[in-house]
This record gives sequence, structure tokens and C-alpha cells, in this order.
Amino acid sequence: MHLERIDPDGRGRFAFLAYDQGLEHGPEDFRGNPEALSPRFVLDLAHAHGYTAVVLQQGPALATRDLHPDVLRLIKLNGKAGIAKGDPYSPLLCPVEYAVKALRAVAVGYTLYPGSEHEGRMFAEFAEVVRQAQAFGVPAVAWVYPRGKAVQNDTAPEVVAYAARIAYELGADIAKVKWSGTLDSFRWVCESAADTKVVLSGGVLTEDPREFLDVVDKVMKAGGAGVAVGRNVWQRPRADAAAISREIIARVRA
Ligand code: FBP
Repeated sequence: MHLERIDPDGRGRFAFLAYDQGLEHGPEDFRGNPEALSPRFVLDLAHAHGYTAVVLQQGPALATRDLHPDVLRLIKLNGKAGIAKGDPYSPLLCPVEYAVKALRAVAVGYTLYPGSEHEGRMFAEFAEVVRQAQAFGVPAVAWVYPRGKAVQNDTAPEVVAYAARIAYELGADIAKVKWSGTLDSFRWVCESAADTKVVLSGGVLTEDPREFLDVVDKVMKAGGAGVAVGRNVWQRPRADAAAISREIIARVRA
């Protein structure tokens, strides 16, 4: 029931435009396309191309509260900067209630780092986010990124499949995971998530957009539910960002 707002046709296909990298990676990510320093750039794209929702932290969500009211918002509830090294912990920064009532969230997101020595705190916080999200009738999306000194290879198929399964076990509606390298292995990732829908995490900008679109094709063939992409869209100048957006949406909606 609570997926309705972000899945009006009930097909279980999603194209999220992720814009939380300003916190996670810092302004370096915007250097190649300074227009993207403002969230207006991604909101314009989402408005023009029909992304399912944009992913925003509290600050950009507040700053753009009245911009493009038709564009749905997935509010990222936790986050951390990329400055400290070591096993990551990403604390809850925004409660579900505030996201829904003040920031117009139609979905909420939380990043888990399985393998980190702090995984237990994040699992517990996310489990509570799921319960709150159920109470407010919004879907909970888990970014699941195995990370920390215990994790040798975060894109190995068995590691990505485990990430997808963790999302299911904790009650996520949607899991956002990294590409596991092949169509067959990603099929196993999607199967491992059982009833939780799996979307691809975009990753670093590929110079040739066809390289990224080829991965999107494989994800959809493998049973993926779509993408949550950021840099591969908004690190391109406006015309190129529009062009790749059309291609992404066409593949996800096909
Ligand atoms: P991209 O499409 O730009 O890779 O964004 C996906 C994302 O999950 C963002 O939502 C998040 O800010 C970032 O990647 C985290 O990246 P990292 O894997 O470097 O922590």
C-alpha cells in the first residue's frame, strides 16, 4: 500500500535521481559541472524527465521546498562525510516524522554499512526507521554498502547478494546495491532479496554514457527494479544530462 505514491502504475519500476553526494563526498563531485552545485539542477531534470523521486538530505530539501512541487522526494535520513577513515558509521540525522511532515517525503532512505564494526547500530536504527515508515505509510529504501576493514571486495557477487538479503531481513521495501559485475550474478542478487525490490546504485561517471546504459540494460534483464543514479546524470552538462536521463527512464519503464 505504501509503495503507491512512488509506483502509481504498480509495475515496481523506479528511477531515483540521487543527490546526497554533497554530504557523502563533498563539493569535489560538482567540480566538473558547477551548475549541479544547486539542487535546482536535479529538480529541473526530475521535473522534465519523470524520475520517480529525487534523493535529498534535509538541507537541500528545506532550501527547495517550494520548487517543482510535482517532483517527489525521497529524504535521506542518515549520512556522513567522507573525511574520516576507518569503519564507517552513518548516524540517523532526520526522523521519519520530520521527513514526511516537513519535507514532503514520499519515501525515506538510510545507508547501511554491513561489515563495519558499527553495523549493529545501523541495523538497529534502520529497523526502527522501517517501523516508523510503516506507521507513516511511506516506503523505506536501504542503501546497502558492505564496507570496512573486514570487507575485501564490496562488489563480489556473494557480497552484493548478502547486502540485498540484509535489506530484506530488516524490512526494506527497496534495496539499493552496487553492480555485481555480470547479468547472471545480478540475477542472484535480485533473487536473494526475495520480496524487497532491488535497484542499481549508479557509481562513478562513465565517460561514455553507453557504458552505464549497458549496465542498466543488464540490471533490468536480471530482474532489477530500476536505478538510483546520481553522478552518471548530473556530472554531465545540462544537454547531456537530459539525453542520458531520457535513455535511463526509457530502459526502466520499458
Ligand atoms: P551515484 O549514482 O553518484 O554513485 O550515487 C549513488 C550513491 O549511493 C549516493 O546516493 C551516495 O551519496 C553515494 O553513492 C555514496 O557513494 P560511496 O559508495 O562512495 O559511499
